[in-house]
Amino acid sequence: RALRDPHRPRFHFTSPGGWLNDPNGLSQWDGVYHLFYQYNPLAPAHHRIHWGHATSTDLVHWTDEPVALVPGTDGPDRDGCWSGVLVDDGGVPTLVYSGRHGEHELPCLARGSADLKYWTKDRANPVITAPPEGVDITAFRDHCVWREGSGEDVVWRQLVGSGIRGAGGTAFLYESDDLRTWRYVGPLLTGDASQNRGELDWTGTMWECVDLFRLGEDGEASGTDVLVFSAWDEGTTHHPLYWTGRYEGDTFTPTALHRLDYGGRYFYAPQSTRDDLGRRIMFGWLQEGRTDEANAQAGWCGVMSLPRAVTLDANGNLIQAPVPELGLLRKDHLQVAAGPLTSPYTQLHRVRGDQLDIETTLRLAPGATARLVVRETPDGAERTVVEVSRAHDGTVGTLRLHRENSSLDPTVDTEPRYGGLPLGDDGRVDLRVLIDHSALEVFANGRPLTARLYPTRPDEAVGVGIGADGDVTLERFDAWQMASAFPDGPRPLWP
Ligand code: DQQ
Repeated sequence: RALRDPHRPRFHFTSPGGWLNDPNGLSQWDGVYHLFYQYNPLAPAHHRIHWGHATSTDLVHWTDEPVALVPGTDGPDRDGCWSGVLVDDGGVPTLVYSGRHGEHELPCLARGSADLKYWTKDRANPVITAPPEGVDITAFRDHCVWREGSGEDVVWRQLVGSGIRGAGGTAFLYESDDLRTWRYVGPLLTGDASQNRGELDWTGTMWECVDLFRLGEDGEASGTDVLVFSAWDEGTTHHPLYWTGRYEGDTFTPTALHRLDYGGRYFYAPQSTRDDLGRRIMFGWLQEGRTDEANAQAGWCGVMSLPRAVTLDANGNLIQAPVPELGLLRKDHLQVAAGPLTSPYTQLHRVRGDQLDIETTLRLAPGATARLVVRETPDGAERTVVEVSRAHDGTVGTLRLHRENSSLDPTVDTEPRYGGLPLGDDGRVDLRVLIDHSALEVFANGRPLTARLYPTRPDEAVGVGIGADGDVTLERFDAWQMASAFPDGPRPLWP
């Protein structure tokens, strides 16, 4: 077993070993950030899912806590404790999760000790005993739970992800006084699975991990409502999307549908929380792009994204950026001189590495393209290209990731990724690229593209280069080596 797997990230959170998928129960409690996650400690395979748990005071360094939820030997969660959230039930930390039994999931609760380390499942589980009657559903799982109202009129509300056969993905709305007895209200919003404008924003036949929140200029009191979900169909995880619009009464009136991350399934099942600083912090699951056999060999799989702060731009799109706390890991600052980029490609011999944080600002004339090459072998046989381009007319652009030559291993996924890049009249692109072994997160003018890379010569594939076609000016280029977030360097696997 690869004890020092070169593809294992060092500053992204990974599980101590086995399988990791969705972030769960995200919250800040008494000042401490809690990250729970879908976890199989026994093998790097999605089977009998537990809830793993880690805590942090800075969103950068994580401490493993005892496993929070273990599937029952019997009962409603005997086949897994699937995704859910953490809420504050009058001071009692309470998990709302999907108990899996056979091929079905139903909402369950667990109450936590004051330090959130130990969890007791509710005797009344499942707290909703069946999906809504008379609706032909595709699935029924995952939860978004909040308190609503004021004075005497405070109620719990909950969304459960689902899909209506013949219609599309949906989120069912429920209401409760005590988290234990729930009244079905109706579908908050239903997509249209027959509408497939483009594969990249198809809303699927089921919505996994729905997450509803409000973003606005004065905190989150007024503003725009955002409904995040992950489009799923017949066992296939497609991509995360979000609606912007207005949540009022019992419905959500959408104004627009957006792609959440151009990496698609490489940033899946995101969940967010509002922290003590008033920030909306989001994590997502970076799935693997290698085979099950390769995962089994490695002994671990699944990466948690870096924490992202999410805000809204003037056009009602999410702007995403890694939280500034990541700066704690920066060291060995290097700069590249500003000026016009005159060559189609130049290797930056001083900037190299597989743990890097790069921040650059480029200015593109109409019709120009700039590219940043990462994880390149000295002979160029393996290389990954982050490309930004500006259309000949107007202020639209494209962000692309070319992974076709990222690995000579024919079994890993090397499909390219791309999406629209908003540009001002000045053609300015603020590009941030974070490289952490097999994990790659790119942000271009606030639009993220997340993916995985598996060079076959990982020890050599550390080169970085830059180049352009057309009129491109490099306004700034700063790079840092990133320290490991775990005290002993590589995160050791469970023995
Ligand atoms: N993963 C969980 C489900 C969720 C899916 C199971 C999304 O609750 O729908 O591990 O990746």
